[in-house]
Amino acid sequence: MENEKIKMTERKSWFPGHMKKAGFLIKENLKNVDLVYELIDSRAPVATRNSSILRILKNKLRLVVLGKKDLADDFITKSWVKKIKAEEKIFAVAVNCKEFKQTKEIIKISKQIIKEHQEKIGKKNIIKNKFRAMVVGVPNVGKSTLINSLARKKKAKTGNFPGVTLKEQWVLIGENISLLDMPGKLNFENVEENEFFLELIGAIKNGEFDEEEVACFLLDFLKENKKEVLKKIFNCNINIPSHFLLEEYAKKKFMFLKNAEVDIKRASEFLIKEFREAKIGKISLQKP
Ligand SMILES: Nc1nc2c(ncn2[C@@H]2O[C@H](COP(=O)(O)OP(=O)(O)OP(=O)(O)O)[C@@H](O)[C@H]2O)c(=O)[nH]1
Ligand SMILES: [Mg+2]
Repeated sequence: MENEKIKMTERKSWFPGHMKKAGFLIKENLKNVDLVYELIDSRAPVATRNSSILRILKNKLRLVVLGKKDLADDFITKSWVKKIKAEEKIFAVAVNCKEFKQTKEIIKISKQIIKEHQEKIGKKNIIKNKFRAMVVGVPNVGKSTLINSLARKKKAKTGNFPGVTLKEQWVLIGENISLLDMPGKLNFENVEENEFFLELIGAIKNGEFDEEEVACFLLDFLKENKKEVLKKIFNCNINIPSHFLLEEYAKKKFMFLKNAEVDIKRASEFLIKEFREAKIGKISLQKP
């Protein structure tokens, strides 16, 4: 199993060109925007935060957007928003990126951030309410979806796998607002410690990680933190090693190979999919 797994450190050297280019593009375009939306995943805000991007952004005006709110535990997401606001003294908001009713709040907050900044530096708002923002975040976090929701049109390509946006793209939101969609960028500095989280939420391409290992990680996590979810899935003793639980899961889903053995790979993929779609519940993987 170990041999088949492509370790993050190895990935780092061969990851698609767009991933390497993303950091350069962010740096290049920083001067063209008034503020940056740092989009992170509500289910794993630490794993999806990118310290290398943050270093590039330096003191640029920034709004932290916790996306995929609809898939995460509401109470934990609220605590994250509070913590980020209090500790970093910046604006933060949690949204379902697909819902304009929620994302429109981002526009309101952006105007407030820019206004407050201009007042602070004693500059008059020359063209009121006009601004440009760049959306950054790890692959598949929902950057293009957020932009489409604000544009109320499908202007940027989206897809439920990482690496959909390969090139930066400006999208106009009405007459006054321009948003820059960017390719996703993983943080290779802390990627190893967050590897399972990133694989679970879909920031790493399927096929580039060991599904069984990730499914067992999820089952271990649920055993520690969400026993009630496991009890709902299994009507057997859940206090057994996770690879045995996975076998039970495969049987329950009638997933067998031709030789009548349980199909662990298919069961793992299915369990990960059920988690990603919140079919087993709104589960946050990281707590403040
Ligand atoms: N449920 C839910 N799904 C979302 C949300 N935001 C994005 N998605 C889904 O997540 C997937 C990825 O969305 P994209 O907008 O393509 O992500 P991206 O960050 O642009 O990805 P890359 O271009 O690959 O870096 C799509 O299937 C979206 O429908 C959200 O807030 N809630
Ligand atoms: Mg995209």
